[in-house]
Parts: sequence; structure tokens; C-alpha cells
Amino acid sequence: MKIVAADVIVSSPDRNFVTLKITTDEGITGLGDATLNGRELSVASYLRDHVAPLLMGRDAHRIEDTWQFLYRSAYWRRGPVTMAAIAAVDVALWDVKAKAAGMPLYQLLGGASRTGIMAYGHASGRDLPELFDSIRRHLDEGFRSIRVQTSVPGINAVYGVAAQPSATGQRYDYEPAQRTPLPAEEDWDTRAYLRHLPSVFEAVRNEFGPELPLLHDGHHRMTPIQAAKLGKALEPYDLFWLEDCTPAENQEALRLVRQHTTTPLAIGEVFNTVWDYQTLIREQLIDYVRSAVTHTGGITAMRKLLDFAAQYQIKSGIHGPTDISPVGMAAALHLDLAIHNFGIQEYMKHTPLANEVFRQSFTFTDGYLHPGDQPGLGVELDEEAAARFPYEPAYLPFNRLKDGTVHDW
Ligand code: KDG
Ligand code: MG
Repeated sequence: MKIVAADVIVSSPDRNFVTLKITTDEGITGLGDATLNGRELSVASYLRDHVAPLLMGRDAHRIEDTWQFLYRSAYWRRGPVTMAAIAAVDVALWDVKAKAAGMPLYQLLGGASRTGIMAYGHASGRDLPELFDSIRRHLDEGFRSIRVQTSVPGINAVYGVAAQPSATGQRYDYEPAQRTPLPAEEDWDTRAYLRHLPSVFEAVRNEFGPELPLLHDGHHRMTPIQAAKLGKALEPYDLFWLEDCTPAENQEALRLVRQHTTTPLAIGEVFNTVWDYQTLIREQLIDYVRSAVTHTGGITAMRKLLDFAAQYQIKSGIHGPTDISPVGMAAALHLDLAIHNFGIQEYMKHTPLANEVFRQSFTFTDGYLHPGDQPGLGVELDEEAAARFPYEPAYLPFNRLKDGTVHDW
């Protein structure tokens, strides 16, 4: 079965998505997600200008060979643009192969290891009453695990707080990337955050009891010793995980955090290869791998990364915010269902407009996701609907400290 077309579709139903559609001479099509928030067009060009011509005439079944060819023949390795482009090809070829087999993709990955995929949702509030309402709303929607993000007194805008006003004057809700000509500036004060956060978790535990799995995202903003202090301070509230406590490009920094706290650690949404995790996994410095299928070379590379993690009892926590398209999300769900060392799946719902463009067959029932049993990934792209929403430039915000220094966002 030969590849005869590889089309890149950029569309913006409420937010930008980059989708690769591979077509074979047998008329089977496959989809891959190549969305890189705020840098979408660079991946679209990488695919259109440099990858699509190489795919013409290749055997669509040779997924491993195509992965190795794209990774090694470029000479320049790794990086988010390259790895998102390779991921899109990889996932589209798995979609094709599973459709050709007449099976949902998870069957080709070894079949289901569980009946459902535990998902966590994003609750947030500017104060405790707003946060409690948001947690209750998520529980009503069926979520049984909840990420908690909060405003901090003295800071105007903090990542992850839905109700705070954005740079465009609207609620921050659905998506931090904003359709503004320049990245929005937010502010940050780590000492204020470290003082405030434990009191929020104490209040949440008092209100919702000891059972509910609670997560928190530090979004790369702490130094190792600050992260150690926070992990220790949060121990009484029994977090499911503390995410991205430090920037973690320096993997060795996590040794210090780990020495000080038993709060479970999750890292990796900005990583893109297994090499970014070598020390973290081998020395058991983390508990959950946060990579996205979309940004880490697709199913082929994620499977190897998660198998490596499994040897050290480290589990998956695949990245699933709204900037992962429904195609990337479906790929994650098939992998989640098949692997043994599944931990939890992040799930932020897409808007109705995005769901008009991407017709999905995955389900969410009583806190558990399932990819469905359609052949392939189970997602169809409505290209006419996609064409109605052309690309709109959008940027993620960035942080400055009170003295004007640029800080990790
Ligand atoms: O594009 C940036 C988002 O993917 C990121 O901010 C979301 O941290 C995130 C999360 O945990 O979902
Ligand atoms: Mg995160």
C-alpha cells in the first residue's frame, strides 16, 4: 500500500490546529496531529516543504522504517518542530494501518489492558468559593480526579485560572494562547505562591475529603530548593502529583527535589524524546511521564519511552490540554488503553466548534475515557468545516517578575 498524498490542513476552530492527512493508493486515509501551540506554521512548513515530498510512493505499512528514516535522514535531530512533524506522520500511518486491518488502533498495540482510562479535569478559581464551584462542576461532569489551580494574592494573572481576564478582555478559560499581536505579559512571585498554595490545598481537602485525587501544575516556575519546599508543604494533602515543579532541562536538579519530598512528581510536557528523560527515569526521580504523543514522535516513540519508564515503575500521564487536537487526543487514548503502566490521562474538553471540524468517537463516562471501536483512531476531519476557520496568529503568554525580569511562564 503506497502513500500517494500528504496534505497539511491548518485550521482555527476557536484555536489553531495543524493536521496531516495521508492518503494511500488503496484510498485509505490517516490523520496525524502536528499542533505546536504558538509555533504552528513552522511545523506546517516542515511537513509541507520537507516531509511530504519524501513520503510519496513509500509503503504505508512500514511505520518503524519511516520513523527512523525521518529522524535520521534529516541529520538535525530532536526538537519540538521536528518531533511534532514526525509524530504527525507516525500517527497518520498507525491510523491507516488500523483502518486497513479493520480494527481500532489499540488492538494493534496489544489490545486493551483496562476497561477505561481515568481522566483528570482542570478546576480553578480566583478565590476559594470560585475554586470550590469549579471543582463541584467538574465532579458533576463526571470527573473523578481534579487538577487544582488558583490565583495568588498580589499576582494579577496566573497560568491555569479560567475566570481571570485575559489580554483580549475575555475569560482565560479554554486556552492560554491568545489571538493578540504580541505575547501577553503575566506576572509572577514565587514566594507569594509558596506561601499561598498549601492553604488552598488544605481548604480543598477539608471541603472535599481525603479520597478525591488532586493534582497541581507548577508550570516550570520554581528552583529545585523551592520545589522541594513546596513538595514537602503539600505532603499532608496527599497529591496525586505535582507537575513541572522545575524547568527540568537540567534533569539532575530533580535529585535535590526528590531527596526532600514524597509528593509524587510528573514532568515532561515540553520534552520531545526519550533522551530528555534518561536521568529522570533511570534514577527514578519522577513518577509520571507527561509527554504528548503529538510532541514526542508519535505512538512509535511514546511506546518505547513508556516501556523504558515501566522498568522503573514510572507511569504515564499523557499531556492532553486543548492544544492537543482531537486527533492527538485519540492517539493518546489508544496508547493509554493498551499499555500496562498507565497512570492517568489529562482531559480538557474541546469547544463545540473544534468538535464540528474533528468528528470523534471517544467517550467520557463516570470519569473514564474510551477511544471507541471504530477502525483506526476513530476521528474524521471535516475539511469543509476546517476551511471555514482559517489560521489566526496566537501566542502563549510570558511572565515577568516585579523587577521586570523575564521568568518561566
Ligand atoms: O500550550 C501550552 C499548554 O499545553 C500547557 O500550558 C498546558 O501545562 C499544561 C497542562 O498541563 O495541560
Ligand atoms: Mg502542564
